[in-house]
Amino acid sequence: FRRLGLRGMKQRLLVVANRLPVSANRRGEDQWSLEISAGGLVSALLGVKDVDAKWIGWAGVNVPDEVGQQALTNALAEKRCIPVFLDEEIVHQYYNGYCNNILWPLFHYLGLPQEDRLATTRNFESQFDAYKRANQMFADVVYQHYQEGDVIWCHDYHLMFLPRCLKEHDINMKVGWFLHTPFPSSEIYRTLPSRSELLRSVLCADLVGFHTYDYARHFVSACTRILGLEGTPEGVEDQGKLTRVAAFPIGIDSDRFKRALDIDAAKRHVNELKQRFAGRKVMLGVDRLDMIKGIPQKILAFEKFLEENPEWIDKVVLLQIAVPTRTDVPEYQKLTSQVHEIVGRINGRFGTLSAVPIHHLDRSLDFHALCALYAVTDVALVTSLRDGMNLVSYEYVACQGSKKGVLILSEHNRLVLVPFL
Ligand code: ADQ
Repeated sequence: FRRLGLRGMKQRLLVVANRLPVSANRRGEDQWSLEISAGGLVSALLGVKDVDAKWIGWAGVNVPDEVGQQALTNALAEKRCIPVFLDEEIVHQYYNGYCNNILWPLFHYLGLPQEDRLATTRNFESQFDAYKRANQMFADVVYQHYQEGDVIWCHDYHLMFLPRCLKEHDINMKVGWFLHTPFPSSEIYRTLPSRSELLRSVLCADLVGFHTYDYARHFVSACTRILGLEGTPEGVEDQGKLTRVAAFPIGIDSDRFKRALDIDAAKRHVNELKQRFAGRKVMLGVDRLDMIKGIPQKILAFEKFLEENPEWIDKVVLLQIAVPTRTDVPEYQKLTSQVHEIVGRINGRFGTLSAVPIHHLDRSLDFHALCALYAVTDVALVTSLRDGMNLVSYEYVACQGSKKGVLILSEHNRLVLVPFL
């Protein structure tokens, strides 16, 4: 807020992200149940305090009928959430297509889709068109709820076109845009066909934020090399208009994790886990089931460890909790099968009638169960191939207290500040 020139009173904030922090499940024509979603963006923003915030985003379901839309809008209002309704076609093209199949891999240095270049080129235009239409739909909902003086905080690669839609509507809106993934080197970014249009749109924001100085530097280089603009120590300048660019490494509300361990439910989980795995060292992996998280690589490394250190076979166990994500995208379906195949093979190879070396769960855990796992396990394995930041590493350290377990972190994660270490 200070960088946007605002301070003082409790600031009104409109958070705009592709997904709301809750997932909605329909229970009847006008009945919905809501469940908090697992993911880094939600965890990170739970720590935002002292603002009057509302969250605008997609609830992750197709709701074609008006009765359902109204009922969901009412249910979400209690959580200070406002839905954007996207139909199946737009979700397919914008979310599964442009966001998850093009931008996400590119930003994590996995390149543009290779398997069928011609089909990709043909789809590209229609997916980018859907991306812009979807961003406009988010903007339309923002206009309906915007009051003068609100700050609008746009999140992530799904909404790179949003700052432009907002500023075209009202140039005085205060707009920030934050990227949760890496911003790649300009040499990688420049392979994206819509590179210039997206950069120009992001530059419509007043303030552009990244996790690290490197990502900010890559972004400024992309603007200077691709758009020929002037980079300054403050950001990027275009015909006298400055867009501020800076690093704001995200963290977690560590007290929330520590406090959770005082709750009876968490204590019960801690005791159960201690009994269940008594006499064995426990290694833990907690990830969204995503190709960037290096889950197959982690499990294969664990196999190699058992192979090279057979004396550990019945003395160590790996608990891998992998919440399914983007389940409509074929690449993610392949990854799930691959992980299941490797886990099955290793358990078949090293398991006994009474114990297996790997417990793999395809699901999200509730908050207290997760904190208990962080607290009792001896090692956390965070093996991302690339990651914007990675909050699991922070959460593990926050819950360990005096236990002092070991955090094994691949060099491609970022861990910026750990004041409690
Ligand atoms: P994510 O890729 O979602 O976030 P990460 O930072 O690891 O990654 O956060 C995952 C969050 O989901 C953690 O808070 C974790 O507790 C929770 N979670 C994961 N699996 C879970 C499970 N099985 N059950 C319950 N909870 C689970 C994106 C970027 C990251 C960046 C964050 C924040 O990809 O690089 O750190 O945004 O900016």
